[in-house]
Amino acid sequence: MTKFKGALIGCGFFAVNQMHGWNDLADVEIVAICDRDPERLKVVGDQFGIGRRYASAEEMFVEGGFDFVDIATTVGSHRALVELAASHKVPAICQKPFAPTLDDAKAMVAACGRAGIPLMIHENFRWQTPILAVRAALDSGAIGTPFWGRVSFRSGFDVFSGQPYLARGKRFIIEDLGIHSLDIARYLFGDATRMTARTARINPDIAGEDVATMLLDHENGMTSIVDVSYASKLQEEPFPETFVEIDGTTGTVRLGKDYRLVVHGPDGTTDSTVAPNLLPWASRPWHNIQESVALIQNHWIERLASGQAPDTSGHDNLKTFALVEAAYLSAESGKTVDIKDLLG
Ligand code: NAD
Ligand code: 89V
Repeated sequence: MTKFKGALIGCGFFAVNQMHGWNDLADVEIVAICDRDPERLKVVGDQFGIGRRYASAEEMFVEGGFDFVDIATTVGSHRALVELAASHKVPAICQKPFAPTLDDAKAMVAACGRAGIPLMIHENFRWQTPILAVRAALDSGAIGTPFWGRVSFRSGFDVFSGQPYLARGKRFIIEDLGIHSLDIARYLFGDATRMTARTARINPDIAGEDVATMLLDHENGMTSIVDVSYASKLQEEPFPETFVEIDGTTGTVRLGKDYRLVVHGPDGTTDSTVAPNLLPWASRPWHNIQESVALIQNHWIERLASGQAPDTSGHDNLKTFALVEAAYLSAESGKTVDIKDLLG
């Protein structure tokens, strides 16, 4: 079997999941890793038995020998690293958030287009088993035509211990987590045309907003609410579950706590559990996210082999990232923002 050879840049907190995911794919071999932090390079290199280790991404690309690169660094380095991959004509996966600004993201898409290489944003939440189940329920026609939806993530989980940088950024929940919820809204309800948002900072020890409520108008006439919070102290902590409510012309879909999915329509009601699989290397409560990493990586390899663009290509993800920008603009101005004004 011919294996796809990959390289990974950024060996931090989340990259370990990505390395496990690649390890599980029989037709993939990660041949080189890079991190400017020697300690992280050693930890990940030793854990996964990777011999080629680099402190400099430039040096790694010059030596080459891989078919794609997986960029798992934080947002500040995404543009430079994707442009570096494009300059070497190496297909690239880039972690969310796409870039610091929408202009950076557009430049990254353009650079990959000029180089003729695929770019996929690692937007994995739409690949979560429960979200795929909601989409399948919609596609089955069980609830008729959806006219209203809600994507909700409310938690009091301490994300700062694993990802301390999240407490320091001027932007927090929309850019880091809401970006996933907005992508789920696009995946389930279609592209959005207008955004109205309100934000709040409840935790005094962080720099950015930790609560956001967003109202979206969709191209197909649907209205949806995307609400996210890391300031919600619930009796039972649901992290990292996303809840979904959808009303259609003939029925309703509800995805609730513990991955319970209720689909009610003219043909009756189904009440099932759509829990993610607990992969051998995964741990609760992260297993839902971890499984979605494996699924999006499999998708990337399938599309790399077929030459088709991945579902969350850079081009596609500009539309999710525009919603992030729009939410901040709307919250700041108090006005509704037209998405086409941002995308041009
Ligand atoms: P982290 O800070 O733990 O790890 C980032 C690593 O990248 C660090 O080890 C750092 O030294 C290295 N690095 C940064 N710039 C570099 C460069 N130019 N060259 C080489 N190495 C460089 O961060 P993290 O929590 O692992 O997050 C990484 C990315 O993953 C972020 O964009 C974050 O939003 C994203 N993330 C995604 C998910 C998801 O479910 N999709 C979950 C968590 C984090
Ligand atoms: O998915 C993420 O991007 C993570 C977390 C779920 C902790 O917000 O940063």
